[in-house]
Amino acid sequence: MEKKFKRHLITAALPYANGSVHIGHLAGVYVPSDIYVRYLRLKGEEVLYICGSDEHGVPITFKAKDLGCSPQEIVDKYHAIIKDSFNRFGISFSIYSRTSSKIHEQTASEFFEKLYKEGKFVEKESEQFYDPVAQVFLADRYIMGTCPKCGNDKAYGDQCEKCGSTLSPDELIEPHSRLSGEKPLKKMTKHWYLPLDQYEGWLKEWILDGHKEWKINVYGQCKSWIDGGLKPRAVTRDLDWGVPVPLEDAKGKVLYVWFDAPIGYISNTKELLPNDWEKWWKSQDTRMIHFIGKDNIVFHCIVFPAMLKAYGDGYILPENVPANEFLNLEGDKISTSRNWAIWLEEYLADFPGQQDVMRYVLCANAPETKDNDFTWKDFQARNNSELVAIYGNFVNRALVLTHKYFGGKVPQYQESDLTPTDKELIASIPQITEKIQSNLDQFKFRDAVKEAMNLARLGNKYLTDTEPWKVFKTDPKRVAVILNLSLQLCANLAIAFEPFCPFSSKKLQAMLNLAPKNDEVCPTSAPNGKVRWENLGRIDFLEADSPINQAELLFSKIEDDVIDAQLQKLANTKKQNEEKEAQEAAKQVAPQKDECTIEDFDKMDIRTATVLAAEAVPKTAKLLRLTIDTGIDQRVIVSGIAEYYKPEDMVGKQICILANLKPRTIRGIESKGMILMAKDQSGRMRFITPQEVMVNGAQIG
Ligand code: B3M
Ligand code: ZN
Repeated sequence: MEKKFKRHLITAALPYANGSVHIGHLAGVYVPSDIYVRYLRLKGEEVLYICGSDEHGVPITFKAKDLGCSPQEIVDKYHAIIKDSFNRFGISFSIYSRTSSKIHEQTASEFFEKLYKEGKFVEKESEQFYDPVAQVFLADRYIMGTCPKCGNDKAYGDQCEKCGSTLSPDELIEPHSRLSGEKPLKKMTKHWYLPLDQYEGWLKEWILDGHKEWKINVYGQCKSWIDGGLKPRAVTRDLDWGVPVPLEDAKGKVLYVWFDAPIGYISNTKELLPNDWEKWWKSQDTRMIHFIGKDNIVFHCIVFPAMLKAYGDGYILPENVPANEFLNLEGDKISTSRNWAIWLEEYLADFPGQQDVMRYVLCANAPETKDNDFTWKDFQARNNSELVAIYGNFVNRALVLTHKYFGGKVPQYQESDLTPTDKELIASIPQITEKIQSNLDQFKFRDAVKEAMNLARLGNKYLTDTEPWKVFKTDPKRVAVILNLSLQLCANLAIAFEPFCPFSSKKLQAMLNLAPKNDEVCPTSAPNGKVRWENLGRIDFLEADSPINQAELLFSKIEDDVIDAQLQKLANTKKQNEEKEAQEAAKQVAPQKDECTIEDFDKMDIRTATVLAAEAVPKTAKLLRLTIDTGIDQRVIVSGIAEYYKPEDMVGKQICILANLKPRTIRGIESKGMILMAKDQSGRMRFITPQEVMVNGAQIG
């Protein structure tokens, strides 16, 4: 790491306080930033780790409206939940505050005012949608209507969630306000824009030429934004929830959430260090790093830096923005609205005391370069065959054997007692710890934790190769060497794993008497005693004859039934979602098709018929082979209804068919015609049957 920096200002994206946090948040932002901060603290670096709740923005106002309470009540509730979850997961922020605080309002207002006074904004009037009953301007999400592309009648002013199209409120069919249900009017309104186009040249130089070392996903996104041409961005909104725009002629306007939220990093620092905060934000020897998810890249690499640049006054810019991709869950996108997530509170309730397991798995599987998948089976496997079988097992063996043979004291040895196997171990340890360090320096946390596990693997192999339990009877001196070195390796593990798995590492530190006992989950300074990064790689920092404590298990095996219960929970969620979606889909009536003539209709020979026999088509899940009496003949129709009807349900039923459909061969069976079907209210296909029994072959028209 460059020497020019004296301190590190680490920020983690401020989560929106309109819901709880899930493992996707942890994996993308909070586990990696916490690992990095803990690593820096172990190195004795001066660090601040800043986070807090992002309490503004339109979704919070909707949540409040849906639940019939105030936005403040929503953010109060979720701020407390989120803060508690992070704390229990050992995310060791220096401060976790919130953007509804007084100091934030002051800081954000002052920031806006200075830019305004210095003419850094562009003022623009434009027509926007307005609710004549509620008497407010409507942000995009406040307008709903029918999607012109797919007919979904619950499309938003900016997007149709059904077909994924990006929309503008003008495109919606029958637009209406979500507040009053009224048809919105157009009305002129004034807003302030940050003219990003004026910063293009500077951004090009600063990022595209100056930060080629940024992760490719981050650099690539910046490049495509800059190359695509930057446009002025409105920094104000017509809304009543947020930081009021501090101008006379701006009644009913607030700062856009993405203008005030990053200023939250500054106001939270001010709150923590009212007299000292400028040292962190305005000294060229502070190194600022933003940890975020990929959807926040443009705001942290382009918009916020342009704001800081416009403000001037010595504000520093981020040195790096190691954004992560997304984590999926069991093959599907994590989704709050579909409840497809593992919520931190639920995990903490189902797996008490096992925070390190989740932290480890999320790090080992982090979406660093591409989206990644979390599966419960992988979680179980990594716990049982890595944390338990490698790390935990090695530590346990080393400590138990030391108690058994040496009364719980670190045994002594002479340099001359070392065999080639010992020397090999001694040489390997610093090789691995250097790899851990260089990966951490490059924000490659997956590779770093893998190397930490390799250190434990090395220990296990050493014990297996040297077999102290067999040697003790004949050569206790030899066993003294083996166990001394094994304990030194355990001490290395206690340091190496501290950033990743701080809870178990603390246990291990206490077992080895490396640091005074300290129950603080989220220390904001480095652990004291011998737990320092500079000791990593050494094999002599546990002194001979010093006592160690009884071995406690660091991890325990997770059984199949525990994992099955989690999988069952997800399966239930999936089933509920499918039912809900099918019901929604069935309620949606497809728009009328293009006009046709009576001649067009006449071409179709639609008749009543009766099913004589039905059987499943082998090796298919959906197809039935039906033998039909059409009144004209007996024939075979292959139909994709096996999902909805068993063969025995079909026999004897009267149905309607399209008789003159051109025959097709399906799975080697010639199918002559088609069964008429429609979706019922739960989304299941049903065949259409005449009200009364009719002769087969009666024409419908
Ligand atoms: N509130 C988090 C998100 O986009 C957003 C981050 C703000 S960081 C200043 O999920
Ligand atoms: Zn649509």
